Amino acid sequence: MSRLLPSLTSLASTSSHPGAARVGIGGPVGSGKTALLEQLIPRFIARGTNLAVITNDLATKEDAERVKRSGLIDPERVMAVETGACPHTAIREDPTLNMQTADQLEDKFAGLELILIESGGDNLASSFSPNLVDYWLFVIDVAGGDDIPRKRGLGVLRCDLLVINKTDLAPYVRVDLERMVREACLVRSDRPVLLTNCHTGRGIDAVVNRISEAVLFVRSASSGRPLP
Ligand SMILES: Nc1nc2c(ncn2[C@@H]2O[C@H](COP(=O)(O)OP(=O)(O)OP(=O)(O)O)[C@@H](O)[C@H]2O)c(=O)[nH]1
Ligand SMILES: [Mg+2]
Repeated sequence: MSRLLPSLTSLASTSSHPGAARVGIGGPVGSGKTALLEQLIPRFIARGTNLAVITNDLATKEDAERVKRSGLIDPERVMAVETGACPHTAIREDPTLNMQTADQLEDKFAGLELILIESGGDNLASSFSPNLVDYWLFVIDVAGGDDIPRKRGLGVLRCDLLVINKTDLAPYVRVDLERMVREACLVRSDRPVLLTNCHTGRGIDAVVNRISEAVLFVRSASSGRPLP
């Protein structure tokens, strides 16, 4: 199932920094952030987007190595940030490491248009600093329970786009997906919510469209670059 719910509100504004648009992907441990990356990468590349990726992990480069090995993107375009004990610090309180890594990628790859930044797996309260990203997604999954939106975590409330992943699992974990979506829209005051299945790719094109509308089109228009 893939539904865009509902309106085209909250399109991101132009960014405070020049260069590539920076898009965060946050969410609880194991919700499917890297799986979403693996679905987004080939679609953006197919659209001709000049792309790079940053992953955040606690004490390893596990996710970066996984994306590099995937063969989906030039491994040189994937960089890891090791966050230590606090994944949220590296994306919110002190995002210096991530900002420096993004700057390095921009120096290395001329004309870079988009940097996808996966946060380390965290809790429902995690969010991205506006100094780091222009737009951010928060990924939850149905196996976490259909009460997750009702718990009104900061990530669910504040993100630019809420992604509810693993829709294929709903029947197996007794989740009423319709209700979960309804409640997500309610707590987000009707800001965007999309459903995905990162195993089959269902719903991913809508995520790509949303990111393109929110940041790539805006930046192209303001920089005079051709529209992606
Ligand atoms: N059934 C199902 N499984 C999924 C889906 N997306 C991801 N998974 C599985 O969920 C598990 C976690 O996926 P990851 O992409 O590693 O999750 P993550 O959010 O990046 O995890 P951390 O970075 O460790 O927080 C893996 O076993 C994936 O295969 C989906 O849409 N459906
Ligand atoms: Mg991951």
